[in-house]
Amino acid sequence: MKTKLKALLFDVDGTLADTERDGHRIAFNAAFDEYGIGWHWDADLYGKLLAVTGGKERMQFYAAEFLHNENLPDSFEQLVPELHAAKTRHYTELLSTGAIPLRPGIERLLNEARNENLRLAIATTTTPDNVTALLENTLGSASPGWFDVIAAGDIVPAKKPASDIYDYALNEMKLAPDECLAFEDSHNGILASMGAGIPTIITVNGYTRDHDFNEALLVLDALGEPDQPFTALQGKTNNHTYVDCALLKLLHSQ
Ligand code: XBP
Ligand code: MG
Repeated sequence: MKTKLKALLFDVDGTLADTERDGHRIAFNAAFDEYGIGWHWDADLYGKLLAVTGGKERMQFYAAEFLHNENLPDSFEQLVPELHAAKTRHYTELLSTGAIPLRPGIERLLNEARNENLRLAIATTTTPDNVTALLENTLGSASPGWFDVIAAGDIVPAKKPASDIYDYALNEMKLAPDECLAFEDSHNGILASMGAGIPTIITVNGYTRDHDFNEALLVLDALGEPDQPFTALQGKTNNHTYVDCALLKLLHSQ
C-alpha cells in the first residue's frame, strides 16, 4: 500500500519566488561595486552562472571558467566570503523593500497545507538569512515558524545537485522520502530532490524552462490560482487547473 502524504519540501530560489535575476544578481553586482572589483553580471551571463549553486561557489566558478583565474582581485580566495557577506546584506536589504513577490499559488498552497496538517520544510542552497528575509517580507514575521526545518546554505558540505540538503531535511523530520513531495524549479534542484528519493513537482521560470525534467512527477509553468490556471508542460494534471492539496494527494497516490 502507498504511504500517506505527510510533508511538502520547498526549494526557495526560483520556486517560492523569482529571486535570481532581479534579486541575487542585483545583490552580487552591488557587492562587486562596493568592493570596486569591476565585475558585472548581466542577465544572460547570470543564467550561465546558475549552473553552479551557492553564491561563494558561483563567484569561484566565474573566476575559473570565465576569467580563467586571471587578473583576479588581490587575495581573491580570502575575499570571497567577505564579498558574499556583502552580497547577503544587499540581498536582504532589497527584499525588505518588498521588491520580490512570491510566485502565484505559493501563499495559497502553504496556507492550505497548514490547514490540512501537512508538514512543511525548506531545502535550499541559499544562505539562511536570505530565506528568513523572503518569508518574513512576503508572509509575515511568524512565517519561518510554519516550517519544521529550514535546511539552507552551508549546513551541509555539498550543495545541490547533491541530495545532502534534502537528506538533511528528511532526517530532521524523521520522514521517509515517499511520505513527501518536493517542489523545485531547476535541473540541479531535481537532481537533489530525486537523489534523496522524493517525488518532485517542477514550476519552471525564465532561466529553467529548457532544463531536463524527465524524472518529474509534473512540470508546470506555475502552481496556478483558481482564476489563473497553470499550463502543464509534462505529466498528468487530472483535470485540475491549479495545484491544491487534493491534486498533490492524488499525484502522490499514483
Ligand atoms: C539557489 C542558488 C543560490 C542563490 C545564491 O539554488 O543557487 O546560490 O543564487 O544564494 P537552489 P547564496 O534554488 O537550487 O537552491 O548567495 O546565499 O549562496
Ligand atoms: Mg531553485
